[in-house]
Amino acid sequence: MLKCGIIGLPLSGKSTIFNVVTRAGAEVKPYAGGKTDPNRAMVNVPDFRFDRLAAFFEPRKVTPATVEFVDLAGLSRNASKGEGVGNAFLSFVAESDALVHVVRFFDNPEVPHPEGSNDPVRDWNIVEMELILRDLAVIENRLSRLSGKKKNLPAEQVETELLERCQAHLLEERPLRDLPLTPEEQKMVSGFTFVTQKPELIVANLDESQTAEDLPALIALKDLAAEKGLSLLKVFGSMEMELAEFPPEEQEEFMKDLGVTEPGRDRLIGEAYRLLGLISFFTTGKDEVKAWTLRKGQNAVDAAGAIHSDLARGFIRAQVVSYEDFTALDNSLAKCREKGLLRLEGKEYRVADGDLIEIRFNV
Ligand SMILES: Nc1nc2c(ncn2[C@@H]2O[C@H](COP(=O)(O)OP(=O)(O)OP(=O)(O)O)[C@@H](O)[C@H]2O)c(=O)[nH]1
Ligand SMILES: [Mg+2]
Repeated sequence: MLKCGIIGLPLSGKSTIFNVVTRAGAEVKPYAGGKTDPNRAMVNVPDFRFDRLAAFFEPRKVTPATVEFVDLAGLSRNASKGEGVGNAFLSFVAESDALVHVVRFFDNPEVPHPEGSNDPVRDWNIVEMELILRDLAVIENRLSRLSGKKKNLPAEQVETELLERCQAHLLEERPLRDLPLTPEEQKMVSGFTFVTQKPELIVANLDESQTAEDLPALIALKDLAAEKGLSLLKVFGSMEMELAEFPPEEQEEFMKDLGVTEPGRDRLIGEAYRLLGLISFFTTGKDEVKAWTLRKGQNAVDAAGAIHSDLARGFIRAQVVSYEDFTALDNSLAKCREKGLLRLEGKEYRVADGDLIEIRFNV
């Protein structure tokens, strides 16, 4: 199961955002506690295509795609030196497949900012620097072990050069996700679970008084995100957490007032799913409509294997139609077939997001 770790400075609203996403009721507390055990929850990935397929087939069972969110303890300045919850926290970050980085915008006199004032760009940089320092420490550790050996094997020499390249990059205060690596190089470093390699989504945690698009602090953080090639999402943390308790009509009213069309919850989960490089394909029928998760680039045999190993083993063909074609032709497979839009694909077919798939197999 793929995991999104929620990171950020202490008291930035991580648990609040976690609750918005999961509606799980995690403890939201106005102080930086010493708790390091993260809250975890599986959430359904909102997908209008899935909802429409379920409404059309009216199956006995519906199974949406899911992704796991992990609410981590606050990452303090100097965490990489073991301060705050330090290393324990960083090991949870290393376990995550993607990071949701919560940056505090809200003002709340009852919740003192750990740095003494509100400054989103500074806050983002503090956390980023801790992640960079963590990866540097991992590299230094490994390099000193390699250089301590009497003689390095050829593979170890290659590794040393590669790690030195990573090190130089990090020393320029740049995350490793910006360093182009060949697939072989990537394989070589994957065991280090570098935290600056993880895809990251920035969440601006705003107050309901901060709806203006031209908020200077927001513009500054947006510029930073653009420069770093990261997506930024605005979420009204506290407010959306409370909102989740209201009936849907009232939620819509509120959202209109905030100038958003889709709840922060749906946008955030959807973004996280994309960030993880995930796509969904669907199996449909009267028994069950189910969304299955694949990584972008996986093929028809991977799709078969996701359903059952027997299907991958005995794979003959995949019958495929895109969600768009299917719905454009009145949800009729017969019409799709007539128009040649119902395809029979072989093993190497790259599954597209939103494909409706039926595996033909023989075991
Ligand atoms: N006014 C306002 N207060 C917020 C907002 N988000 C969080 N808070 C408050 O800030 C405090 C801390 O929120 P949490 O969500 O627990 O923050 P956290 O980042 O998980 O904190 P730690 O886990 O202790 O690092 C709580 O009292 C929240 O009610 C917000 O958008 N607006
Ligand atoms: Mg928390």
